[in-house]
Amino acid sequence: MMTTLAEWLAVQSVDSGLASVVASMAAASVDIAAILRTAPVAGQVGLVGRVNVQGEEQKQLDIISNDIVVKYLEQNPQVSILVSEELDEPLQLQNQGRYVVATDPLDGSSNLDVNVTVGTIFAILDAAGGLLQKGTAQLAAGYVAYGPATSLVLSFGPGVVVFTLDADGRYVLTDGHVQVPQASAEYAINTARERFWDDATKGYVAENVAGETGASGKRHNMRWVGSMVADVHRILMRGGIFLYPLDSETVSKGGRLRLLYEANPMAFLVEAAGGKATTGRQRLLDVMPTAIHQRVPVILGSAEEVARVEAWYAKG
Ligand code: P6P
Repeated sequence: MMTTLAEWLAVQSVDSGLASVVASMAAASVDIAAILRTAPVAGQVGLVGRVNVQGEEQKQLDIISNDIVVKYLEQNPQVSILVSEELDEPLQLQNQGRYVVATDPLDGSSNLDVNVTVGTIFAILDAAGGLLQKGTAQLAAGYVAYGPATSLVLSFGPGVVVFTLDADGRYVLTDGHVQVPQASAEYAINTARERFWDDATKGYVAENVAGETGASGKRHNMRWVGSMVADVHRILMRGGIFLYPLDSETVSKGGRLRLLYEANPMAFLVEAAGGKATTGRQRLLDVMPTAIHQRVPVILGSAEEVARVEAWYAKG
């Protein structure tokens, strides 16, 4: 008999309110998954003719997904504030709620029109600490990958687990102990940006391209889905490294990916699974946020590979 999410949450040594917030995000993801499966049939595709605070064109499904998350969280008395990629300002929910949720309700939505895996990413923080807390302060983090299977990946800190949506619409435990392999020969980076890269990124990637003849001494492979949830899930499942480093084009914005609801939850999960996460120059979870939509460089995955990148940055 498979363990359901509700059964698993019930035996975790965490506050029941915190567990209820995870359950609310999971319930929202079940609705989002159902809509994604038939969106083209329902005509729920394409742009809505608006850009979000990130300056990115919003898709119908970005808005729909965000609305679903809001619907479930506003029904949960434990949630006081929602920070969302799709909302310019924080959304005040329950005055007495103990928790803040930061989310990218539909990450990678540029892939929707070509039917590639997208996801919902979320972090849960203690409201008493305010909105701008280091990643180390996260109480829980997770994502849902809407792929061939719908996978909910979750951690409260020690350990990472995976639930899979079954035919009855319930999340059942399918991996109770995710560990990122320490070593890997697979890297993920948008190589079309090479002309913008710093010397550390150029040096690291050149070593990989050199394969057995280079400093790494092994043949590497490259994967880039263009959907962070898909790339990070692959890395959690079989190892690898994901890089979206600061480059000459993104430096003015602080990076490409958002700290509170992309980088921090993913870094939390990768570290909880035995991997590492850095900006190149500091541990990602130690970055002190200064704004809710702040961007940051992201390098995370197998510890040995992340250490190689950090060594390149340490060269100056
Ligand atoms: P690029 C998706 O828009 C996203 O925020 C991440 O999910 C993904 O890793 C990255 O941007 C893709 O960036 O440069 O390939 O478009």
